[in-house]
Amino acid sequence: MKKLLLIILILYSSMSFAQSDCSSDFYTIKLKALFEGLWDGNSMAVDYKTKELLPTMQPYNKTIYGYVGLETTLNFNGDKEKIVDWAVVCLRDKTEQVISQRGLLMLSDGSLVSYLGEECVEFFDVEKTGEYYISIHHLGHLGVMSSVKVADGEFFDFSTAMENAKGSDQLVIESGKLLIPVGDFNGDQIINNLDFNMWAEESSVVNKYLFHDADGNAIVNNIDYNFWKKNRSKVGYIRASLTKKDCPYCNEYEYVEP
Ligand SMILES: [Ca+2]
Ligand SMILES: [Ca+2]
Repeated sequence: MKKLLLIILILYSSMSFAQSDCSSDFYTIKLKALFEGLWDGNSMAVDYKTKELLPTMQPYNKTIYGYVGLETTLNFNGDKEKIVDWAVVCLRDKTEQVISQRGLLMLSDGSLVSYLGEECVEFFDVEKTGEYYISIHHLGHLGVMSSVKVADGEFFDFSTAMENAKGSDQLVIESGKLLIPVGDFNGDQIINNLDFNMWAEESSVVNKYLFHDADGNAIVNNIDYNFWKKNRSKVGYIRASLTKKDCPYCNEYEYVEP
């Protein structure tokens, strides 16, 4: 009996989600994820913000994701010094199809918050009582999807256990933290020569916001190449769900098998 209780306790303590303190009329969740290129062991790089290079409006409308949301940092009500970059979060139904998206701001501690700075991220266009897979996308890093469906009011943290991300070995371990792998500079969910080519074309650039700046310090150099080299050949689990057919928001992007 004691053994059983111990097993239950261990399973519970490694669970990827817990109840948050969020309360809303809408489906609302709290999210945390750490991104390998940006993480220095204690926090994520805020160079784009401090160097005033971060786009005011979410930049994914011009990328492979074709996400057309109008989120801006203009009404951000929080500690602006902690802003790292923009990311896109998708809610997915039981067949893993995208049914809702939001542009979120990544903070240096791994929190993903709304453009207003709210930790409780609301989704107005889905059922509050539904449970959804959560995928997180940042150009430069592979996308990840939760291994379980997440209900309203829950807190999901990708950084606590490998099993939190669906698929095999979708995260990398560093100092006890699970990080989202970097090196997918073109966002097609495979780290290969196409990403290297992006780096090679602009491999000595400073003070620019670029998705192949793997460590997000606004300097493109060999350090960024080394991140790519380390993760070369990694493939993201959610690759198949980035097709035009599967993503109602990806109108601009025609997926082509590399
Ligand atoms: Ca790629
Ligand atoms: Ca860099």
